[in-house]
Amino acid sequence: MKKTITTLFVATCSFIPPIAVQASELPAISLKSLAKQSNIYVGAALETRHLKEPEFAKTFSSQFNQLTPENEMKWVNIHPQRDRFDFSKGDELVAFAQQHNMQVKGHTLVWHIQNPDWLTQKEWTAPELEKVLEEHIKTVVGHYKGKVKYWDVVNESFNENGSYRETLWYKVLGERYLELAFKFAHEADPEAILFYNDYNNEGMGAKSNAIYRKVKGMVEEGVPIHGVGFQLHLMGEHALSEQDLARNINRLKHLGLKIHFTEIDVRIRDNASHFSLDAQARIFGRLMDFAIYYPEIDMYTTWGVTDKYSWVPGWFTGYGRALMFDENYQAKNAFKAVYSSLLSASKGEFSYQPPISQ
Ligand code: 9MR
Repeated sequence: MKKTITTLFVATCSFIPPIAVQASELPAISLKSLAKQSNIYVGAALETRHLKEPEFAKTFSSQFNQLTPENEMKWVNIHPQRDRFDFSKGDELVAFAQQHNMQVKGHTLVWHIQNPDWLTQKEWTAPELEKVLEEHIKTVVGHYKGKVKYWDVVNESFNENGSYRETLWYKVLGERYLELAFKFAHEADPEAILFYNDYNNEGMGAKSNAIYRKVKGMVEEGVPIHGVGFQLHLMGEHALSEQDLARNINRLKHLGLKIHFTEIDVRIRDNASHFSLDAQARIFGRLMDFAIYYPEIDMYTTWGVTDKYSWVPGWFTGYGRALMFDENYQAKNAFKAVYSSLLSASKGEFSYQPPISQ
């Protein structure tokens, strides 16, 4: 039964001419059910407005089992005034996730972007800002206790050269704002699984070294941090360095940390040929191979569902088509590559091994 249904779909899983697969023609065995067999959540970031579109809601709920709020749990939206929280949108997303048996990863408790004016326009003393941080984290994490299991606690603390980003948090509280944030989140929900999240941190380099040093220090001091997120906003024209990715994963896993792929998208030049979709698919597929190979990687999240609503074209002029579904909700080769890796794992035929495996 299982084999017959999937064979129909897998026949289209080559890297040659993309065959249109409408959302209504998605494989009977969903991506999420295959991923579950490999103990991986497959997720996407989105906003409440997207769920109002039936094709979106259908594609998302049929294929994914994890949800990250793209914007609606960020400070500017959830904490618009110092003495007022607005959980309405966040609650809607959590309700949708519960209805569809999905995990939620809260995003994000500390960042330097999308903060309200009341927070950024005031000169804070260290004790005042620590109190504000504590109130924010404890109120938000407390509100979602038992409903949001995973949190991006701190997002993007480091510059490319490994120095600390000069954010409000760093300037007033110093680097201990990270320890404080994890401690407050853990106090609010001792069951929650807490992550540090960043971009350009998947390989080896000054930034990932700095993150490694910091999380190692926190683990050794008993700070409740449980994992590191690699955002993975990538470019289709750049090959993935599998060796570097493996080395970085290995050192983090030896600290006892989990690794999540948190914001995957692979952007393509607008004028690139259709072969670029194959290069993109290889990256999506290889990332899933890593997730299958390493038990420490149990979440594979794309930063959006469809190219129709991706943040990419608005931020990178001349680039787009970064996700697994195109603007018409047709599954791209990227989806087929991810599906095909999961299918081979479910059949016991998975054979990928990273270049360095320890
Ligand atoms: O996708 C988000 C976009 O809608 C917002 O305008 C933007 C504001 O900076 O944030 C985007 O999401 C970011 C995420 O929260 C953190 N990592 C980078 C993501 C892409 O910018």
